[in-house]
Amino acid sequence: MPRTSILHISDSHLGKRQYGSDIRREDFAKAFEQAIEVAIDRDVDAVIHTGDLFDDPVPSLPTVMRAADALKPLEEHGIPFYGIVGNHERKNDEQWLDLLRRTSAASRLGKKPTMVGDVALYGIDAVRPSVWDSIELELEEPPEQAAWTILCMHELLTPLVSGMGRVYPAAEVIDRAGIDLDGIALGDLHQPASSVVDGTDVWYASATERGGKDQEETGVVQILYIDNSGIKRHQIELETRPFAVFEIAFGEEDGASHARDVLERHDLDGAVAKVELSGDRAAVTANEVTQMAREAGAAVVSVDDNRGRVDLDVESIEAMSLQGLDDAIEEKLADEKFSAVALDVDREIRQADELDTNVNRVADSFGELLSDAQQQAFDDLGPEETPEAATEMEVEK
Ligand SMILES: [Mn+2]
Repeated sequence: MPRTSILHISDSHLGKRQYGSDIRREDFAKAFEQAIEVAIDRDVDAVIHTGDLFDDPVPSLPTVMRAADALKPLEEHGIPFYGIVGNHERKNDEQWLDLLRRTSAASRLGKKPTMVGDVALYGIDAVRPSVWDSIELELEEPPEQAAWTILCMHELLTPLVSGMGRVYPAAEVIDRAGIDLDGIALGDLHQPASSVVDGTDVWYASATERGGKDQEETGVVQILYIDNSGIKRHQIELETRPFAVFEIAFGEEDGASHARDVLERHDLDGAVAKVELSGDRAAVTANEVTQMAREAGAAVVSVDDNRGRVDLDVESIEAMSLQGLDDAIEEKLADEKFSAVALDVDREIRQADELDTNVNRVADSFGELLSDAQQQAFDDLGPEETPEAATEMEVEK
């Protein structure tokens, strides 16, 4: 049996102006272009993209055109590009991927198989949390000539991901897909990860660029080699801009020279400097630190000023019994006639352990829940407004 090679790319977030920077927007585009170059250099049989090609449901025209230009060399080399829609870029009707499809630069994967050699590819777009339980995940049987089956999704699945808000068991996906799956190629987690679940290989490709200071294992793509011996994955690193992530802790007496000393200890040349200011409020502003970091060679600077924060007395809060509070809230909520979406939002808020360390992800999942609420309100709201729908509309604010 001949070997089939497929490049797995994910979470390119084209158009993202990280830290309000045009340089970063360019970086995200360049990382995606490099990934496409890898596909051509390695002469793969196909490229799969597991969602969040665009950062936004309404990418700017230059961003869409840049994506189309980036895909053109694939077309010239006869390498198909197959995508699914991620949660960041999801719209209610037609997707930007459909526009690229019209130019035949890209195709969407679905529940019917798409054959690449003897590999049957499937895809399911990012599922709105409020319809996860009811949505059809069953896939069409692969044709006889298919030796392998791979499903592309954009979800957070256990056991690969945990404690990040909305996660579902990979085993449930395998069960609901209803066919024999050899692999599940995933997007959404910006970090490579893999596992074997009920005999199915399940893995994340990671993102092509670094979407936040915590995303250290980004800037990579995966090549899949599929032959008699199974699916092998090979990770390839892209050249992306380095990050310098550090803290400047101020004592009462510290000022500008202290900040300058700390900055000098880091290699900022051409880097994204992500700096946290902590400790005492000192006679140097966040703007001044930004300026100093630029002078030290940083290409992009983002400063979080956390000085002068009062630490909460954690023990006294624990003494109030958070669990007891939670139970009381659950009880109260059960009395109200809230919609599923409203309850999801509430749960997300109360379970958001990672608020401190992963604000972006929490914000993302709120955004998703809120747009769900909005969507559902429009979908469900008949001519007469029901009290339930009114509740959902309130959630939006
Ligand atoms: Mn993403």
